[in-house]
Amino acid sequence: MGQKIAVMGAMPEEIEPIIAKLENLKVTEYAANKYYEGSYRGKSLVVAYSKIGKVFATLTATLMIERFGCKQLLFSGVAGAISDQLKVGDLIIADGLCQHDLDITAFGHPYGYVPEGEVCIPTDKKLRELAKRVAKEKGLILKEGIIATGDQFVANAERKAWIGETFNADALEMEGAAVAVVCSALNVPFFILRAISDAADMDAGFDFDTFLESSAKTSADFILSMVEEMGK
Ligand code: 4EZ
Repeated sequence: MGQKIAVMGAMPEEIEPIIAKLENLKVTEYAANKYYEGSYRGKSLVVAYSKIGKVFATLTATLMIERFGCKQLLFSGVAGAISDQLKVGDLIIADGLCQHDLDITAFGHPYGYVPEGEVCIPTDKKLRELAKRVAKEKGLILKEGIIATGDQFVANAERKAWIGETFNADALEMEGAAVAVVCSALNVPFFILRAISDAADMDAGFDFDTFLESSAKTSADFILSMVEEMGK
């Protein structure tokens, strides 16, 4: 059935539509989490939600690769929009990810940078191209841009504008850059997809609650279409 593909989210809502489609489901409890192994359209998947934030995302991404043997990783979830071109339900793929809350500027370094790291970590080009092909086939609009990650739910127009200006970011969330750090260090091709749930402004909390489920489903459905096309 080919090499194992990790499909990761942060919250149950982000991966439930994918788990619902798995055949020969096997659930493994490990490191205070559940890992769902199964197959979809002849591909072997390992699916899990990490819990929210960079630390949990690092743990889960690492285990999916090191313990479960995944050779590629796809992240599915929701995000807050920075770009005013992005509306609730729109899909965006990251071409690069940065950590907006990483700050050793006191030593003259740029925001998001630590020695021996990089401000912006690029995602796998082949997976991005696959996503664009799938979007075209399905007649879906897929935006591409920088996604900024931090351990904050941003619901503040000023903070959002600062992140947009500082990192040239189009959307923000709380896990993507952590996954990027793990996968780039371990040489695992990875892909980050998000559907917009809110605009990271003063209404973000309310909008997030309203649109989490529908936007998470939009993202998950796209990931399933991509999995179907992988290795073809
Ligand atoms: C984090 N995720 C939100 C988790 C919020 C509340 C119980 C995505 C996200 C996000 N992250 C959607 N909108 C966001 C925003 N405005 N700021 C940060 O990945 C859990």
